[in-house]
Amino acid sequence: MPHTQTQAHTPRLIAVSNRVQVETGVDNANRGGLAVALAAALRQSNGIWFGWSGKQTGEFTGQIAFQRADGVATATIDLEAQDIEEYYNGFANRTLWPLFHYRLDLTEIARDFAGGYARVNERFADTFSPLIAPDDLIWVHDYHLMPLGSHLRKRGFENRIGFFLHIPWPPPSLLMSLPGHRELARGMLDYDVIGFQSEEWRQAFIDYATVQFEATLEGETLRLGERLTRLLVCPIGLDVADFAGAVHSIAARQAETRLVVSAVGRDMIVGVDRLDYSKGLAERFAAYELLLADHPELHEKVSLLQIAPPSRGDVASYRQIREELDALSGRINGAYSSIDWVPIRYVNQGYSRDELFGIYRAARVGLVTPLRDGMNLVAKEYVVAQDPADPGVLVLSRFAGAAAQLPQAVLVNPHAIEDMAEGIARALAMPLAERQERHRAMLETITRRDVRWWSETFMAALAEEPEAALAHSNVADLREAAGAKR
Ligand code: ADQ
Repeated sequence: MPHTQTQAHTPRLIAVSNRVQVETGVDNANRGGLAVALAAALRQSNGIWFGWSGKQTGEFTGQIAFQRADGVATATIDLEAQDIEEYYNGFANRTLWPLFHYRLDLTEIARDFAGGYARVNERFADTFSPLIAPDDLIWVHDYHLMPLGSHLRKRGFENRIGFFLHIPWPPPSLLMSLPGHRELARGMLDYDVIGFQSEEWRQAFIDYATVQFEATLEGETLRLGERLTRLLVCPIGLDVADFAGAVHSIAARQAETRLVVSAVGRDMIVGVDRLDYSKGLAERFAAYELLLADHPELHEKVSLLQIAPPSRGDVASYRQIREELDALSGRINGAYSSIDWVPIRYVNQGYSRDELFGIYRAARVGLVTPLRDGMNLVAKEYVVAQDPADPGVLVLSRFAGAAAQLPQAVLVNPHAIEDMAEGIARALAMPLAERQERHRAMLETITRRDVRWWSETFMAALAEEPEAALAHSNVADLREAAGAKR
């Protein structure tokens, strides 16, 4: 039955994402940035988080399991094997993820994947519809669920429905290599608000929608016939207070001390990533190898710690990148190690947030060099973990969404190995005053644009009536939110 919205009280938030992973302590290490940020956002509202449990069932039943974990109410469903294979491993991870990270070479196009994606989005809509009250605000997350808004509209829901894209939106010419691209993008215009991590991704969406659908842009709102969709630049932030609180934890201190002791006076360089080809790990290792080749004076004086827990092991391209990195780190260590120095310590396991804090803090340089990344929260975490009196230096890819907000990092082109090696050398040699100045500026931005700012900004846009949004002239403010450097 169609629902209309009333403004009588603060509306409830229903967040929907592929996986629902509330903090459990143990699981913490392998959760992505979305989980970290969304749990914090939901705790502040009295919302529900709906999504896949991560479990497989023999046959899909649509049975919802309700729970409350760490102050967040969750509602989850199990999926059957074919759903997981075609929707999650297939269309989400083998088609959309590589394509949206500019890896057309790794993009697999298969009819079964597209069919599974459509089916699971319908299943999400069917099972979660009965939970929706007339004035609920619905906030859908990420590339797994792009058509969900359309499916809800087809079922008659008139609630305000928003969507946040955690990854890049690709340029039109790339998107057009996907069969069904028009339908996918057209469905996005059934949302009232779409949030992007950076102006670049938003502009790519505008470029596509204005040409393909002849939608018109009014301020920051796209109009297509009667439908209005506000396009927001709303970069995701950290739970800064919570993360910085790790400074007092025993685990953080122990991890920091262990690293400092094991580094025996050497400068530590650290990388922390999910093991994913978008993170540019092979290029990073090659840049470090070049650094060692060009700077013999650094031998035995520096050490790279790369932490990369495997992810998406069911997908062949992830197994390949893993093999490639094993070989590369082995080759570099074979060529440069001495009896008491190993140039790269390459670790395939996750760490708790507190331990990560200690590891970041012990490192003179933080290497965050994805080939393409929607945002990259590790970059922000590294900055927050530093000692302001003696901070380390962030070396950051120009192609991470975070670069738009953090121009004070040492920005590098991850495709140019020389540029990256040079960036690391600059970071290692940077004088204290310059390190302090850059750190202060980045910390200020990260603190001002934290996860609360992110969720409040998105929620405020979602709660606003479309016609009111049309009158907005805060594009400049949002540009400023995205870094003010374009
Ligand atoms: P991710 O691709 O997962 O997220 P990122 O934003 O860097 O990338 O978040 C990774 C999170 O996992 C960080 O909080 C980090 O601390 C944690 N993590 C990584 N390696 C870890 C390890 N070894 N042990 C423990 N924790 C580890 C997606 C998009 C990003 C976007 C986020 C949020 O790809 O572009 O920033 O969503 O929107």
